[in-house]
Amino acid sequence: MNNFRRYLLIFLLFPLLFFAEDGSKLWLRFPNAKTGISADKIISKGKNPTIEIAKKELMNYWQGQTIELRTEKSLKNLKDGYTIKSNSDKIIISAAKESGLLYGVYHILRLQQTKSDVSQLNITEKPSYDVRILNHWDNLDGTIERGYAGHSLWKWEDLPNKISPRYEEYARANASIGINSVVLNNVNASPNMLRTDYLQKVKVLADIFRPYGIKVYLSVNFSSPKVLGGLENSDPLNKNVQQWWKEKASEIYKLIPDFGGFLVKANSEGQPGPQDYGRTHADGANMMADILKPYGGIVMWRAFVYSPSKEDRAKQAHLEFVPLDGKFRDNVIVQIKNGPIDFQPREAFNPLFGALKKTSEMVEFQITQEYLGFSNHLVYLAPLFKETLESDTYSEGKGSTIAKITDGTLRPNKITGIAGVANIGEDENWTGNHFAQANWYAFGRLVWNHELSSEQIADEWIKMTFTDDQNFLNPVKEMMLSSRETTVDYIMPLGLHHIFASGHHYGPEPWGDYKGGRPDWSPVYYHKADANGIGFDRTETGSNAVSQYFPPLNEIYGNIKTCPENLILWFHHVPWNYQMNDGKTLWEELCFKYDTGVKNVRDYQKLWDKMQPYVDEQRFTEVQSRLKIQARDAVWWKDACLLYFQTFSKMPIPYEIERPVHELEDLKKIKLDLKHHN
Ligand code: GCV
Repeated sequence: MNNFRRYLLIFLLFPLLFFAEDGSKLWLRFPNAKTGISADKIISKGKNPTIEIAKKELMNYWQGQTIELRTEKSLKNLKDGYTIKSNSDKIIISAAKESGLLYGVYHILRLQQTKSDVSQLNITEKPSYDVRILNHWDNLDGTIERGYAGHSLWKWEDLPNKISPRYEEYARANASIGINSVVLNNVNASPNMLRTDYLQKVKVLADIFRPYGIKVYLSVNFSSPKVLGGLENSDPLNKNVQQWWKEKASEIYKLIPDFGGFLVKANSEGQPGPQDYGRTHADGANMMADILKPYGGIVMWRAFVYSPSKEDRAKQAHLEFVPLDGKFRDNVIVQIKNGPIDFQPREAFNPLFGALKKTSEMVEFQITQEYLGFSNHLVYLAPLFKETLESDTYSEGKGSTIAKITDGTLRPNKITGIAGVANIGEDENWTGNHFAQANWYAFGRLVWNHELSSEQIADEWIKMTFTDDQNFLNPVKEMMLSSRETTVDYIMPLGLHHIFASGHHYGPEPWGDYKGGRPDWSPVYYHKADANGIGFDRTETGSNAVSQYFPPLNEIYGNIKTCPENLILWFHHVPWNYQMNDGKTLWEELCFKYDTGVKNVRDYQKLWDKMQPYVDEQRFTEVQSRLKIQARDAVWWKDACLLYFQTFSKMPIPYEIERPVHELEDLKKIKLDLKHHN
């Protein structure tokens, strides 16, 4: 290579080297650090750690007008919200709470970063929910249940003495999108979490998170009094048990005065609970609620309960909880998964929403992609979150959306909250797939304001995380927005659900029939394919789960002619030759759906390759290689499901669609070494 060429190469590569990066900065890529305004251009009376952080962010990154930060008690009705008013000389951010000021600062930094006009702002922001919480399913041994971005961020062995810088980076990222609460540990909780030595470690994290407006909560094991305290049982009505919890709460609040409360998974998937002693979920939740009440703590009691019984799994939580309505204390909030089965690519919404009229209800979403290709698949989840929040339950007549039931609009809930199971681990880029960062971001933005559209959020996120160049922004946004539907198409279209490989839930196993094991963990239990057709009959002739929905939904879902086609196999056992709206038979429709899913992923690959000039090398190649996995997996799903279901339908795969490239028998032999219990 001659010198000219060498210099040319260095010149051309220099920007790439300069910008090469691992994704660790998330969406927080404010213009060059340390170029913000000087201290004298920030007016603020308060002295408080949160305000100090707000000022530091401004001094590092704000490049515009003078900023005034005002604490105004009169803005209490905005909770931890804020107002922003500006002209070309000055911006005034006002809030009742210091955390509101910090959120306001992140708001203007976001505006600056997305190149918006900041000279005539008149903004009022009030969060949709009080408790905006991430649920970490992190275990004390550093593993994460359903985590796909490496081990846990929490280094329990090192704490309380050694402190990872990522704790504060994590808090900052959450604050920048309005998340104000975290549950640190898995709902399958180890009793050891409440040991004094662990509480001292938790205290250190709580102290780091507090200035960022974040409260810490813990998942607790219902048997803790027995296992940890050596009591004869953990019966919630046993005075000694109550005393044990009282002392534990007092110990916790001495260490962490603003401790948020407990999250409880009880009598579910083998976890202990009040029913072990003939008590109800309300007995268990209320016992804890009474103990936390004097401290202002809350109990988030999960409704994810089901057992291997004759009853349709989709009906069980409703059957269990509706009779308890009105029996919960007002500092209990029932945490309900978006669908009645388990975070499937698409579920009908959970009929418990709206059914508990006198009990606070909160949604639990899964941000981590347990059923959506782990961190290998690019799936933007805002459309899924929105689909749930915008679902009309009709519980109080038309317009009773899940958003309005849970945010306090339709019910004067004492507490409002919303949870997402985190997708965060110790990987450099936090979430495994660079695009999975968008799901953390979207969850935060939506729980702050559930009226934002998926598109708006994607737009912001792309501009902040990559670039605002239209040649990148528009196609990538389109890819993100269609990605959830694409994944539904190649994994489980038309309302199919839970036909995953057992245990790890990665890849297809529609033939799975765990005879002798739990039928409700078997794919065949869910799809019920036979010579006549496919799908779970949940109408009156079947499990009658449709009866748990308020009119007119029970009828709409219960009638095959009016049931939305994207849920048809959720509610009906449909004949293979049933004619769909577009004139195709059900079998053909299924084939075309799988094929569309595969084609779309191939298109994402092509699209991404064209994006190379706009992305740094590292992120470009990492996303590219995950898209390859996604494309292979999509074909795997399509072949496995179509070849297997064809053994029942006995109908040909339409010639227009791509031929299978696998043999069914080979696919059946695939056993991935990814361990998990169900
Ligand atoms: C934390 C599903 C998951 C489990 C999870 C459970 C729950 O069953 O597969 O890993 O356990 O849901 O939400 O409690």
